[in-house]
Amino acid sequence: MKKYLILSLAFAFALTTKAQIFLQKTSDGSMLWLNKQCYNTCLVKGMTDKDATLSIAKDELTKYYKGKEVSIRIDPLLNLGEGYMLTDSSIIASSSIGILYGAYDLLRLQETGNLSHLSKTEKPAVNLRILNHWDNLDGSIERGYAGKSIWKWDEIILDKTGEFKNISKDLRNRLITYARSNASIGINGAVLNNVNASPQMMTSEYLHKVKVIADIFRPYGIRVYLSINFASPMALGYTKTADPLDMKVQLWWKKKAKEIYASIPDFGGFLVKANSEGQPGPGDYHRSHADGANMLADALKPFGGIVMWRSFVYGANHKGEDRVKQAVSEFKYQDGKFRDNVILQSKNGPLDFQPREPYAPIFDNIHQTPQIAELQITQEYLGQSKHLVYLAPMWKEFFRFVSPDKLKGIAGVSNIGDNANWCGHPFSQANWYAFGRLAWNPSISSEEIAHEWLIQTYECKDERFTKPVEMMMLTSREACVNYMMPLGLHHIFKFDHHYGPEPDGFKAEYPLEWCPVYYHQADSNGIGFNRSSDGTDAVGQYPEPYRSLYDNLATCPEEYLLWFHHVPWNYRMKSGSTLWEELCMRYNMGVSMVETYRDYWHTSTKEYMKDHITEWEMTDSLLNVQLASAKEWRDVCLKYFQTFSKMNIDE
Ligand code: BDP
Repeated sequence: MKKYLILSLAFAFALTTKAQIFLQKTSDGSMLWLNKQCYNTCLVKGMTDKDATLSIAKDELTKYYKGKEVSIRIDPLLNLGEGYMLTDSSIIASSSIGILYGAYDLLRLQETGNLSHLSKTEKPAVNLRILNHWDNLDGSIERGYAGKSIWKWDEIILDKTGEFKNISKDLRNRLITYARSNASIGINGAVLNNVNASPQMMTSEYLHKVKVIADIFRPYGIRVYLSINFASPMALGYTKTADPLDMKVQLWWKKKAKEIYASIPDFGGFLVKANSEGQPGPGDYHRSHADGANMLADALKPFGGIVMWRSFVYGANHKGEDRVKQAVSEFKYQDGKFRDNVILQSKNGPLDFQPREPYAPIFDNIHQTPQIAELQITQEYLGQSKHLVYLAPMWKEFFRFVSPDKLKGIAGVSNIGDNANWCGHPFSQANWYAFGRLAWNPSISSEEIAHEWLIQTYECKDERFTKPVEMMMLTSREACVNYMMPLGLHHIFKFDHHYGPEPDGFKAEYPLEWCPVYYHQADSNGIGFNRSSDGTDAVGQYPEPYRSLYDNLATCPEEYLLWFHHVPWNYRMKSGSTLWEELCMRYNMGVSMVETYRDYWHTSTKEYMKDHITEWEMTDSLLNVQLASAKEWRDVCLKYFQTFSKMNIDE
């Protein structure tokens, strides 16, 4: 009996090891774009001290660089900040993080075949390149579509005194991969929790756990930041109010800052959503945003921390005003009143991460307060993790209007969750990658970034694969705009979950600014929101030449037409078609673009992805989902709008 047991166990063991070997060979996407093949041929010279960041750089180069030798040198006098100078056999920087960034660049250039005659100097365009996680403490993620939060708070164990005891190996490894991936694209900060923040985040228990994460991230140059609930001291029972001018409240935040910095000396600071969508804020006590931000800024200042105060505020002091105007109306007159460690953080568009919006004019209206642009990587309004939509072209569009020189930082609402491949859709990883690359250097082209990501991730340089797939990626955002909301339409999403279409959406119990009918304004005369000078005058917040350009129906770029104007159904478009015909044409075009992607992927890409078959299959099946959804968007929207236009739907 015993003999059989041993035999069957041995058999089972043999089976599992075999299965493991097989599993290791087939990628599940968990290693992202990081190098997958180890060479161990490179000698790294010039390491003089035992700096943790330099050790990582050495390790990465030793394992993954094919060159024989790389010398590294730190020269603070060169004033390179986080930057570096690079050749194919040397990295010179002013800091150890500069060396690490240089090492990752070298590896990227090796993979993309760009090493010859290499001699360049790199410096990031902005200092703050931060991921914003909208993760809740219970593990759920607001607008997260790739599983649960990667911060497994339960797997960070503290002892009775609150000191760190243990972290699960799995979690540590995953956090290291996260940190490596971020460092490899130059991301240097992470806000760990949702902007709709739980007061619990400020308890000592969580702060001790945050320290554990911060310690893991530090050698990779990633600083930890936290979103705070403005009413934390009151909600946790320490004060009777959260009034920023109350001494006890101020004192509480000062002590809290001291506590945080005692264990996390390089803590980055706070991100704050106040008096917005039900969150508490200084307005609850008739105080201004500046009063609230400054109170926190004063608490963080002695330790070098910053406050990132969000301008995503509507429906409070400016009820009834066109929602896209409210941020400027609210913040313009507070400009100059903020402490110097307060930064205003604003979404790229004036509404809310739509597939296409004109840029947010707040970037032109604030002159004395430093600003951060907030981009959304998680595709809340762009098909979530079901649609292949590559976002770099959208972000590049924004940088055409808002120069990175004007910005202190670029933040990206993360699309990361605990799915094996991190982001849900295999191609959504490309958006994380693109965010980092663009935050480092907004002038890199979308093409270059797509190319880099694709060949590093799928380890295939064959142009018969890369060219068409890059083309898919590059056109995919425009396809999405076309099948969802062409010609400047916006916010006609299904209520709350923001995935499908709901052009007839109206709920009396909700603010009008949440209802699709408010945004498209379709009626028997035409469609679109009149924001021109004879409408809500949102154009008035733009400087020239944009103000006049957008104000005039004849010169308004057609991609923003229905954003700024209410246009008759039979209006002649540049193509010669009527507005209605053009609308039908755009919706149809969006659908046929997805159809082309799906067919091409299915018939012509599998052979190049033999080691990535899981990712291939997932993409293959998701493209079918995307196509069905694109058709639904087209059919639902056109049928609904037809009830006003009374015209035939062109096929
Ligand atoms: C909207 C999201 C909501 C966020 C909000 C924000 O639908 O879940 O809380 O933005 O940015 O896009 O605060």
